[in-house]
Amino acid sequence: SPAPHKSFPFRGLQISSFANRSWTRTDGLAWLGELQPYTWRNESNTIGFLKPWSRGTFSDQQWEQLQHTFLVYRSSFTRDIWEFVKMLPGDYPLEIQVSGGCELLPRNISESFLRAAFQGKDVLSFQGMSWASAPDAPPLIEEVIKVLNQDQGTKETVHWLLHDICPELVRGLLQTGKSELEKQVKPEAWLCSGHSPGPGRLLLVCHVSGFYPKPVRVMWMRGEQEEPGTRQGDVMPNADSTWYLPVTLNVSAGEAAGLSCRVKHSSLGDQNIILYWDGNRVS
Ligand code: ELG
Repeated sequence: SPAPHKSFPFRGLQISSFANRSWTRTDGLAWLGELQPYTWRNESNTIGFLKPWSRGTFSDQQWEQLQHTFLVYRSSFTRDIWEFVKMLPGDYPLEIQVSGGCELLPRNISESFLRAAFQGKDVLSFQGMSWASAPDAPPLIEEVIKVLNQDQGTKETVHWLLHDICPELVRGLLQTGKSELEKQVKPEAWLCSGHSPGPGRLLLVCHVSGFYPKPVRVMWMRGEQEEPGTRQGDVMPNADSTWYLPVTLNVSAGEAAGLSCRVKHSSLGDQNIILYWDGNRVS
């Protein structure tokens, strides 16, 4: 059977803060799956490469062209917003978040998106060849859209970035970053009892740590049956770029014997980790 399709969505994020009529900053960053190849601080005129493979397969000349495009965009965007503010009700501070990116799908297809949020709420997106307002956007956004849609040159540039540049960049990054993207690190797991939830009750904790990539499945089991009360905690980062996840089960002390914790992770293949709760343990 064919290998399961691993997906590495590429997402560029822009965070623009307008504190008042003169103070503003725009920061950018980009992710490929759970790795961050790019950063772009407001103080810098160049996109920062955070990985040895961030250049992908683009030439220096292609990167210079992209760099220039984004530099022009950043200053034009800031100027645009100062103009739009005059049309919109409300006052500073303003927060605008733009996110865009693409994902390669099987059969050489790619999917792209670009959308923006104003004060934390979606307001617009780029659809096909033009700008469109989000479903519940305030009516005045329509005025902004009208202005944006009059600029044919910008619409062509956005379309080029989303549908030509983005998938080509990702195709290159998947090659140059292959070993880091496909890295697999096995989890360790151990059992503990947590703070007792009440008289006669135990909180069993299955700690799973050190795994990469992030997707993991951990469940408390009785025989082959999953325990319905299993509660996944939050996946937290370790300092060595692996992940940690605690999974708990609240049971009466008498029912703890015979329970086990099962861990499934891509690094383990079919070898699940299974740890049995020792009903005779003291704590
Ligand atoms: N155009 C200069 O997004 C997210 C990546 C977008 C890249 C766009 C790059 C094109 C660009 O920089 C600006 O346009 C002039 O020069 C061009 C050649 O360099 C062309 O000749 C063009 O025809 C000409 O007009 C242009 O000023 C553009 O408006 C910059 C910003 C466009 C933009 N706006 C935006 C606004 C995006 C998200 C959200 C919002 C508003 C949110 C609502 C706030 C109230």
